[in-house]
Formats: sequence, structure tokens, C-alpha cells
Amino acid sequence: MGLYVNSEPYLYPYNGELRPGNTVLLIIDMQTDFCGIGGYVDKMGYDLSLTRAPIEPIKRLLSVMRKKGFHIMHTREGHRPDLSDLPENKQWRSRQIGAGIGDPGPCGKILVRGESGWEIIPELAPLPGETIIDKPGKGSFYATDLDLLLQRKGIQNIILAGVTTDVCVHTTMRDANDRGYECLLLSDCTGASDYGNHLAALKMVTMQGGVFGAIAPSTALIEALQTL
Ligand code: C5J
Repeated sequence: MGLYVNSEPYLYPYNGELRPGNTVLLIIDMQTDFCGIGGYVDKMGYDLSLTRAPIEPIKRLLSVMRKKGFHIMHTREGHRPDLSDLPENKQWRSRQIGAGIGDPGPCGKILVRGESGWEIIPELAPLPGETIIDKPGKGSFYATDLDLLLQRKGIQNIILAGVTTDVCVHTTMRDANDRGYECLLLSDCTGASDYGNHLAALKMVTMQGGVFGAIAPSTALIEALQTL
């Protein structure tokens, strides 16, 4: 008998093989630049409460999954201090909306590695031993060793949390799905800078029988994990 989460549009994972050894909680870009005052999202003028909403649910889930011995990984979006890995068009677009990547802001240079805005927020700080993936793009696989690490650990299932649902979380989920990972996106542990986009991103996953995987609230996952 397998272990399943009460998720949509099917019970996750498809094969019932949900175990600490083959499953990772991947927490995407919970950095000050995305959910803190003075960071990138704040500078763009978006509503910070939307990207801060997942903080408490992620905290609760982290505590459960750490206790049960699941793999935990964190990502950070950011560029080298010399900006040599920053595409010109990405920088140009960010300047159009008043939050130029690499430009100085209240939390240091925006989306630059080593600056205070780039750090993971203290509430969700990684513990020693938890993997951190530094990525220059939206997807967590692009120009990183994430796939290599997942393969080496024997990971089959990726549980996705973090921000933003419609950008970095979705890009990562789509890529992971193409690579054969079985993905679950947690509806309350993710957030977007626009609530309509968050809802649309959730709905997209549920099409075609679960085109990129499945979605569920973290309470459903926690309930399933109680039996472990
Ligand atoms: C964005 C992200 N939205 N972490 N990054 O630029 O979703």
C-alpha cells in the first residue's frame, strides 16, 4: 500500500511512492528581494503581502518535513557582483519598472549575490546541511547542478514551495516535469506578485490530467505525512 496526498487532479504521487529518501521539499527564492521591504518586488511596487503569505505555511511544513527526515533544498535567484551572468535584456526590462537588477537599492544591489536583499529571509533560513542552489535564471535547473544533486540523492518526487508561483516556481516545475520528476505544487506555500496570476498558475497544473503534476494545500501533505 502506497502513501498519497489528497491533491488535484489526482492523488500524489501517481505511484504512491512518497518517502523521505526519494522526496525533496524545494523552497524557491524566499529572499528579501522577493518578500521583504526594500527588495526587488517592493521596488517594483507590488503588494508584498502576496509574496509574504507563504512564509508561515512554509515554516510549519518545514518543521514537519525536517522532523520526518525529508531532503530540503533552497534556491536563490541572483547574479554575480560583476553582473557577467546578467542578460542585457533582463537588466533593461527591470529598469523599465524602476527596479534595475544590479542597481543600488535599500537592501543593496538588487538581485546580486552577497547583498542583503539576496539573502533568504531569516524566518526560513536554511539549516546546516540543507542544499542551497544559486541560480541566475527563473528555472532552478538552468545553469545549476540541481539535476545532478537530485540524481545522486535518488530523488523522484519534488514538492514545490516559494515565490513566485507564476514565474520561478512554474518554470522550475515545468522543467522538472519534463525531466521525469513527479511534482506537487503547494497552493498555500507559494505566492505571486499578482493574486490572479497565482490562481491561474495553480489551475494550469491541473489541466490534461495534471499536465505538470498536482496541486494541494500543505495541510493535505502534512496529514499524509502523519502516517510515516
Ligand atoms: C521573479 C521569481 N519573479 N523568483 N523571480 O522574477 O519568481
